[in-house]
Amino acid sequence: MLIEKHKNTDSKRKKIIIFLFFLCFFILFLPYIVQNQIENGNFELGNIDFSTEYIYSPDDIWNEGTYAITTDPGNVHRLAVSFRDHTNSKGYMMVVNGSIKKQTYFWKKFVPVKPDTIYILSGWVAHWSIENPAHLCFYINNNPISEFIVPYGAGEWHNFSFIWNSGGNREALIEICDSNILAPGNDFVLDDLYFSRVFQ
Ligand SMILES: [Ca+2]
Ligand SMILES: [Ca+2]
Repeated sequence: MLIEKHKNTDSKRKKIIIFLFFLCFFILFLPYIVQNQIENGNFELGNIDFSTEYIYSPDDIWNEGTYAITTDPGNVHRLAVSFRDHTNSKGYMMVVNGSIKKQTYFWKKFVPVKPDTIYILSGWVAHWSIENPAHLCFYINNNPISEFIVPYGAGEWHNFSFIWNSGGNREALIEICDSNILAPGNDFVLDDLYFSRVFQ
């Protein structure tokens, strides 16, 4: 009886220690992990909080180099595969018809950064047509940081994620382009962009 009581007390103590450990961890580090510095990275506010070199065409993206912010690619292109956004399956996303001009940035934004800090850039992308996969190129302050060839499969969301060291920079110009310049296919959607420092 006494041994059992002792065991119960030990078990409770362990649970309290584990709870306190996780509580401290979240209080100390959560702001560094979850604070997204890209406002409207999920496009729920519409066509704001970013720049672009593409043409905004809210009702129809038949032409290459155009984009819309909408809830379904089928809303803006009559041949598009129909599917919902990545955020919550009922929100907005950036629907893009890849440009035929080289080095044209479809999404770009200045973000303040702390020097000598590691940042993560991530997001979700999918095709809305079935040929010629988009080849995304990521630049920060005019330097290429990574590439991502979107796998085949219309309507299937894929995650990209890269690390970047800010070095001596106090500002990051994040730019994303599609180096595939073919007109047929080469059509994609973007959602849930995320940029934050990694806790160190
Ligand atoms: Ca969204
Ligand atoms: Ca196209």
